[in-house]
Amino acid sequence: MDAYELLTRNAEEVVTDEEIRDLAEDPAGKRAYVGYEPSGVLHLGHLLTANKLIDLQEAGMEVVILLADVHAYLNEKGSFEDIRETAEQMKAQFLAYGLDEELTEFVYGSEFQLEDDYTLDLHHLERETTMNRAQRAMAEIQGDETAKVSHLVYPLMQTLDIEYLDLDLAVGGLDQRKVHMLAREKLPDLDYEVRPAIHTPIVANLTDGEGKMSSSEGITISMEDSTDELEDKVNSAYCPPTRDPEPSEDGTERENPVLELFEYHVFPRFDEIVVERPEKYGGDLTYDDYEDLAADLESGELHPADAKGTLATYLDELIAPGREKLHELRD
Ligand code: IYR
Repeated sequence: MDAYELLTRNAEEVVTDEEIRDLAEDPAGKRAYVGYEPSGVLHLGHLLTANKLIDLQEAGMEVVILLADVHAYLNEKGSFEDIRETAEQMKAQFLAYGLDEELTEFVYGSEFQLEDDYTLDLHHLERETTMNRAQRAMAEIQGDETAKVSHLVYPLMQTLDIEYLDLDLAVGGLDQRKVHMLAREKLPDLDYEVRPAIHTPIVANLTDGEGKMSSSEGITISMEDSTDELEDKVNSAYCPPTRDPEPSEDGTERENPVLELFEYHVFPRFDEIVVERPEKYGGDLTYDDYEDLAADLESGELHPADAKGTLATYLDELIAPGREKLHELRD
């Protein structure tokens, strides 16, 4: 796979394609980042962006993982001490998941976001940005709470991180796109360069294929799940035999989350997927391409129950090293 393909595969959006093509010309040693508000346990949302980081490392890029402790504090995720402790656990799980230790740098936000220069630049950005603009950038990150001043400072700091971490590329889930757009608009006001961004998709809710899978609502799969829990979750997932399920009765769009998990989580990390079946049901099926598996589900060749069983097995293999690490850390 060439560098451009590695950078863009499974991306929902790249901003802009031309800038990403430039970067793909010579990716070696270039720096990409993702920031996460620390939470103790990694879930599939984290792992989807981590898969992209692994792609970038394969293309020779260096990766910075920002443990966004100050952002988590602003977003009321706990006391500063608790946030720091959970960040350490996160770090260990990312490495267990398969990020290359040599090409990964972990940085705490508080290491540079409380410095004088950063603070002064932040105040400069505050002067350049209307409250309305900052609030819009936060809409998908903040949830339903009433906006506080901290929610307006948050996207401005995220904007500055791109400059202060000396990055060539910002990566994030699609929920981060408005912050990255704000950054593209505002960094030039401070005479800083604009950087490209890559946004990963957000998987639909496992139980009904509607909306977005999230750790705060509905079911998500995390590094904490036992093999049995994971199997139960996957087996109860919504999986009609199609890529394009009908909207629900109230008109809400639906996806097939089982297929999405194969596409975004399993195929990028395994060369070959084997669906084990007894001879009397046609014997094993082997896939090296997501499209073939999706086509077989649509044609009826692959039964949803077999697809789910296989998905659970591969997801379990992906989360097992992180799960062990978590147990080690807690003992
Ligand atoms: N907004 C992210 C956390 C975050 C990301 C980056 I990239 C930063 O520079 C700072 C914070 C979230 O929603 O988790």
